[in-house]
Amino acid sequence: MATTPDAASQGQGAISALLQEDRRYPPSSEFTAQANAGDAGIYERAKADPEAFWAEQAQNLDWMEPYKTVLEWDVPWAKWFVGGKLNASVNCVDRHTKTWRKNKAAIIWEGEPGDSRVMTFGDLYREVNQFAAALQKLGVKNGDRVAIYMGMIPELVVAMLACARLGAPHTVVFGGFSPESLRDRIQDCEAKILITADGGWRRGGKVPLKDNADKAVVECPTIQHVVVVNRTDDARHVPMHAPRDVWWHRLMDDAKHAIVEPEALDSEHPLYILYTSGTTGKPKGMLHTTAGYLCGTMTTSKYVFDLKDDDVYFCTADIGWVTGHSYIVYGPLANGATCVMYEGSPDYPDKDRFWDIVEKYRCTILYTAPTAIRSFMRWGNEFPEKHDLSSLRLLGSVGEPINPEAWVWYREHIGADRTPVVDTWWQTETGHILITPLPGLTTAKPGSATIPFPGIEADVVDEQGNSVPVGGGYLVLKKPWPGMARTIWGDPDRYVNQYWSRFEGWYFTGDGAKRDEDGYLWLLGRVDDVLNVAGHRIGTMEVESALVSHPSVAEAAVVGITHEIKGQAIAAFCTLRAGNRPGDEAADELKRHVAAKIGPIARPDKIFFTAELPKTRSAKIMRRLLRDIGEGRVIGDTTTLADPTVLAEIRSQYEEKEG
Ligand code: 7RM
Repeated sequence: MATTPDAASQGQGAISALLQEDRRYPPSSEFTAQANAGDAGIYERAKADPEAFWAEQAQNLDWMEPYKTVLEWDVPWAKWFVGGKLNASVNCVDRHTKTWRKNKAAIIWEGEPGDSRVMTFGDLYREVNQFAAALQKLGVKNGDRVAIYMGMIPELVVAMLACARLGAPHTVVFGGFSPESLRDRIQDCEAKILITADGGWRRGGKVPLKDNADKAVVECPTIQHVVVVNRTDDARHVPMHAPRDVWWHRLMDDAKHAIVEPEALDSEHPLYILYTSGTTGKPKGMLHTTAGYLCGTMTTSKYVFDLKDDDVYFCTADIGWVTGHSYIVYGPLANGATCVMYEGSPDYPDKDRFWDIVEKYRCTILYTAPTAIRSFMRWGNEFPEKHDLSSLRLLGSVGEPINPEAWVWYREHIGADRTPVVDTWWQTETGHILITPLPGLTTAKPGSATIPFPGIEADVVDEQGNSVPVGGGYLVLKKPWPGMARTIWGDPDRYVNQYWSRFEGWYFTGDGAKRDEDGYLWLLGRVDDVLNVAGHRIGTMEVESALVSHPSVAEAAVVGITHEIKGQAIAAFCTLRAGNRPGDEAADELKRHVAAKIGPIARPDKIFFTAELPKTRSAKIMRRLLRDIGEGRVIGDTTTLADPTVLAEIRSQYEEKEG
């Protein structure tokens, strides 16, 4: 098997380290669903002929021209449903307005301050058309990139679908990212338009989205216009720079009753670019295309969540991340489902907020992250107990490995020991869920994402690529799937190196996994330098670059340390330039600096100052040693750490052990 030097250096050590972690699994549970997705033959059928299975699913899409070939596979380049033409906004909106669903709620939106709004598919149709007309007026054409930097408001969904209607790939940048992060992404994809809001509500405060956008756009010569939604009524305080800046509501007024013919787009036409952290300092623009992605998200939404027309489905993700793209927008809307969308924080105005929402709208499905579940556990059972959650019939988890304790608590305290729990493994790169139980069909084990979705071939392999029947190894995917990212925007070589070079012909996920005697998969976390903080991917290198950009820092190393709620937290080790004093003040300053550079989600939890960083003879930072120190396994005291002789001693002890 071909190995890149970079990938090889990650080594089998990473797997054994993960396996050593103390995880006691309670006995497997025999829970199955009350409601059944009702297709008992689905696994066998898909296994017998995966392409035929996906082709069967693609019949659920509305095509403008039928495709000719299901799959063209020239490793690692995939083309699905070749020759077909379609439009994602037609599949998510138009087609439902031609049925009884026209007046069905598409989005039930809850603002953080308590305002709310229901948008039917008919409403969505009108607004998507209006905004598509507005974008056309601003000069947006098929193929132009449009950046979107907003909070969780319905206009975000309208903007995405309007872009899709025109064939203009969108790139949604999480509203919690900094001006610099926004700037980097706009520059990378050379977006022509930026859509933002005056601000967004978060924990009762206003996130200054427009101010951040203004700072970013100064260095983005490709941006011709900035469209601004008035969300926080800050209109008078937000400076609008004519003719660059335009109000959303003015554009919409000018486009009243507009109907925009949807572009008939090739199956492989780019739908969106979404940036995600990797092992270098530069985020990767994962490119998703139209037909395969829609087929994958539509099919998985339908089977994993057992979506029915009377469901009220609540996904708590932010659309700034892939979960929101696939499981708030494209997958559920393609199915004509009703989605609840919440703007704010789960603890605002109090720790009841999610349960208030579930109760208010009688939500039937809840899809959230382990980090949130662990917070709920910590806050106490009295919060969910105050509410009537009996409408819930299915619970989902995503973003990181869920510890069995949290899984069991979720099912007992939120699901009243009655609902199935689906632990869904997937990535920004995979586009849709790939490993998951199917309610009614798969017996769950708390803490295991169970088995691959029909049509998906996953395996656990050792360093050489040999399948590990029972035990730990690297998670790989051996066959293409429709929603897979097609490339990294502007950097196909990196796409090949990152994902397709470690094991020839197979996709390398970057995750470790263990397979048990029943063939069930237990995800162990990342084996590369990608952190997962509260379900959010952050590259260690991104944080390191942010740290060394501070004038006081000479060198920095960042590792993930176990965190009770967030899964992982960030620990940073810094050596300071001469003349700078380590201490709490310096640590606070550096934390602030990283938050400003990348965004508050990247703020390190702990900063250690060391006279030097522990390195191997080949100058590689000994991250495992740093992780031990960060977690207090070797030494947890910053004052002693600042002493180089102590660190040297740790190092020699460590090297002795490692031989
Ligand atoms: C959907 C999403 C991807 C990384 C992935 C894993 C981890 C996600 C699970 C999980 C264990 C899960 N996309 N991950 N879901 N680990 N069980 N159910 O999170 O691109 O942002 O992150 O997240 O490490 O590689 S992502």
